[in-house]
Amino acid sequence: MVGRLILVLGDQLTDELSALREGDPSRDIIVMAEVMGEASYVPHHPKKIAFLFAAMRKFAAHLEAKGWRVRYTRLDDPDNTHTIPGELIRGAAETGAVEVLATEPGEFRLIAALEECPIPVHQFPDDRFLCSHAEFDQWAEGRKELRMEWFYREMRRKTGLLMEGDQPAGGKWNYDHDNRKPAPGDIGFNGPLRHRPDAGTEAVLTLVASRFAGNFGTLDPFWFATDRDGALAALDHFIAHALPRFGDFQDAMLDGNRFLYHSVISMYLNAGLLGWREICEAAEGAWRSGKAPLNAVEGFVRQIIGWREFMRGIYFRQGPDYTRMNALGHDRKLPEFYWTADTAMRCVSRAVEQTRDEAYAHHIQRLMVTGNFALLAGIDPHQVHEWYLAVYADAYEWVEAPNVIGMSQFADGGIVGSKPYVSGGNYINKMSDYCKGCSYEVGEKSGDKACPFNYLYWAFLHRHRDRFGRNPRMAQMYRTWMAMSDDRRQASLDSADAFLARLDRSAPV
Ligand code: FAD
Ligand code: DLZ
Ligand code: SF4
Repeated sequence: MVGRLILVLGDQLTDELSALREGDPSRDIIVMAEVMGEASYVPHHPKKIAFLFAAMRKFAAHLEAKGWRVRYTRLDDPDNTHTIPGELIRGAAETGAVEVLATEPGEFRLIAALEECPIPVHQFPDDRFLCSHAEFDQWAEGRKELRMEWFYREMRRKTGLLMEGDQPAGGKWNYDHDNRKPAPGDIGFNGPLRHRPDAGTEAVLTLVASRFAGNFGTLDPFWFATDRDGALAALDHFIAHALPRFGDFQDAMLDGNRFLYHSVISMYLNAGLLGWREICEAAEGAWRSGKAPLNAVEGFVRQIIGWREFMRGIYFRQGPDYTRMNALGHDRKLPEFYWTADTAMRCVSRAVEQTRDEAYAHHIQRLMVTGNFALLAGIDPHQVHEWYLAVYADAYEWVEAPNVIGMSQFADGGIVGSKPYVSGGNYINKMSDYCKGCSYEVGEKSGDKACPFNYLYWAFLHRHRDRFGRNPRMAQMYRTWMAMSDDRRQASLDSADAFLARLDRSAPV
């Protein structure tokens, strides 16, 4: 009997995949393909491409060892059609298969391409997530506002994670009050577990170095895990060494320490090498055995069963046009320094340099440095979205777009958040040590030496006063603005105009 093709995409590298469960190893053939269509729809960071190709090759070998037949196309295969549908058509022609089983991709772009494929593709739900599309829609239906905190409590009840009966462990749902301490002087911890590339990964690194040399991002040193065992070891390392202090310094930024106590597992989780449940259970276990405090463990679990699931729910509920939303009408071009790090704003240049070197920045760098600047400067949110989708090893539209279009740029007009995440330089100064080495003065509010975040912040509030002026969560900010003298307000607006004019001329800033 002619079997079917089973598509396994680069971010679906798990035995738990719904399409694999539906398949039959005795007659079906797995299709995996390294294609330029996926490797170039945005200029991905070379580390992201290398990570996925190396992990795809190892997962293919793992499936073969389990008895599956795998039809694997390498990037330099001369017959490569360089699209996923093209490889399915080629696979069908070679094997006689007339049907494809797939797990729903994480981007509408690819869902549509599979729907349009001339061979019927049956897309099964991606049940690697805690909350299905239907469950999220049911939760969201009829609510005036969708707020993560309420959704998160449902997920806690559903999973039983950190619950004592029907009550939250320790009596509170959220321990953020105990988190978010400013940056410590020196943390004496060197971050995530680094892996030495094996021969298979080295071969991929050579390929990526030759084919993607022009992309933003450095390939060496490459230390990501590229299989499940390596990812599990990275998780263990985080739970044992970093989780206990994760909460305290979750929002801190240090020039000399790029990872602080973050887990650096998002690329493994999003690609399928780890699952949400095993991660959260490991964290809960650390708390129950007295190895990590509740504020750290609750904060960490919330990111995964709260924010991550909430963001995915928003993406699929909003549909393919979400990435084109631009509620604030921002249309400035993304500055070149997002690719070169060439700016005197030390916080921005350090965040971009780190992104270039690691394909990683932690949440507050993404939100309150590069994201905050883009929002204050009125950059076109779609260009911001494409930058974030390209430069991080964990970026796929289902999670990146709601974080960028929604949380960071407020381009969705308040679907993800009730107010924009904006701040002046004070916040960055409090949470980091960037300002000490900056050529701008964080204490200055206007003029050539003043920190641009300061006057851009006030100019942003002024520009959008009709929209935000009556938002109760922003009332204090507007009161402070209105309490300033006319001269001071005007000086801030003039400084912002002059800065933005320099930005528009691509003059150094
Ligand atoms: P930790 O700080 O250790 O957190 C643990 C885990 O929680 C993460 O691995 C991640 O899976 C999850 N998590 C935390 N915050 C979020 C969030 N807001 N949304 C979804 N999951 C979350 N995350 C991505 O996975 N892919 C992206 O493309 C992405 N783009 C972002 C863009 C912007 C502008 C912002 C503000 C955030 C973005 N995030 C994205 C969320 C978050 O910044 C990253 O998940 C996190 O920095 C990954 O590092 P970590 O594994 O060390 O996370
Ligand atoms: C991100 C990515 C890259 C760089 N390359 C491939 C690839 O060659 N083959 C593949 O199957 N998947 C790749 N991916 C991941 C896909 O882009 C991802 O599955 C979709 O964006 C949906 O999330
Ligand atoms: Fe960034 Fe302003 Fe601090 Fe410079 S002074 S590092 S621009 S916040």
